[in-house]
Amino acid sequence: MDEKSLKENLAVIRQALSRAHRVVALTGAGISAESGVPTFRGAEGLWRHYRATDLATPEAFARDPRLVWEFYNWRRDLLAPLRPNAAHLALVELEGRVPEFLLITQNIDGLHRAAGSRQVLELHGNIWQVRCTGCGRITEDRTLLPELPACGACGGLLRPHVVWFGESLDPMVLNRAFKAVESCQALLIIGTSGNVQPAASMGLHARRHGAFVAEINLEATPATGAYDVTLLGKAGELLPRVVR
Ligand code: BJW
Ligand code: ZN
Repeated sequence: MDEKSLKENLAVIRQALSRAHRVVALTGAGISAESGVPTFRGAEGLWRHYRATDLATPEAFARDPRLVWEFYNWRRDLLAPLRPNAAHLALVELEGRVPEFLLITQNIDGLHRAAGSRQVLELHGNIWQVRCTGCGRITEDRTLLPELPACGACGGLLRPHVVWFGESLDPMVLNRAFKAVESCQALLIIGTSGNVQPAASMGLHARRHGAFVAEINLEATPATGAYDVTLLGKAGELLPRVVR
């Protein structure tokens, strides 16, 4: 993207944001990439090396909980030292300026809250939380977990409190997300390939309800043509320029 058209597109987004009272940001793995978090799809993505069906489905966990925990414990180790980047921080700044702001993230890494974002909806859960498969208790746990962690209350097997393929998202979370998407005047979609439902439909949903929709991604996505503006490039470089 040449600097002239980038500048024009930035101006369009800034103007839409300055007019909007209700703004939503929807983020995916790409916003955390510059912090060192691996994405899922693409050349270096997690699903290049691991099969999602072996690791991120309830069937996989039922078949081999040890293998699934090995994958999540490896990712917890990898994520523990990572810090938010300029893109996360730009969204904190944006939240401070907009009367009604909601950040909807598909990410489970917790980096938005670590950056200081307050209104955060985690659609796919959080890797630092565990849920008991016996009693359903959810707890935050950042410690080094054993191969098969057990619930402190009932002794049941714990699982990561994340949403796997084929599982429903928390209906309260989903409801709040769609309400915000329907009523916002501007939606920023950052660093998501737009492959996974229901998040993938939020951009078009906002558009149909009259919102201005802008996308920031390294590359075009399936819905790119349907949005008002797409900025191609790194979120950590572009988002601070949007918000400045
Ligand atoms: C940069 C960058 C930089 C890189 N700057 N950009 C309707 C039709 C068809 C199927 C379905 C449907 N509804 C539901 C389904 C089934 C399924 C689904 O969507 N399947 C599709 C694959 C077809 N959905 C579900 O099962 C969901 N449940 C559900 O809907 O329940 C009801 C139901 C069930 C079954 C049938 C019908 C209804 C649950 C989905 C749960 C997703 N879980 C995961 C794992 C979470 C835990 C974990 O992390 O281990 O969530 S999968 C994985 O994908 C993770 C992510 O949150 C999610 C999205 O990925 P994301 O964020 O887009 O990452 P990438 O890697 O794909 O893309 C990164 C992007 O960043 C790229 O575009 C890069 O270019 C860009 N990028 N660096 C800017 N520096
Ligand atoms: Zn329990």
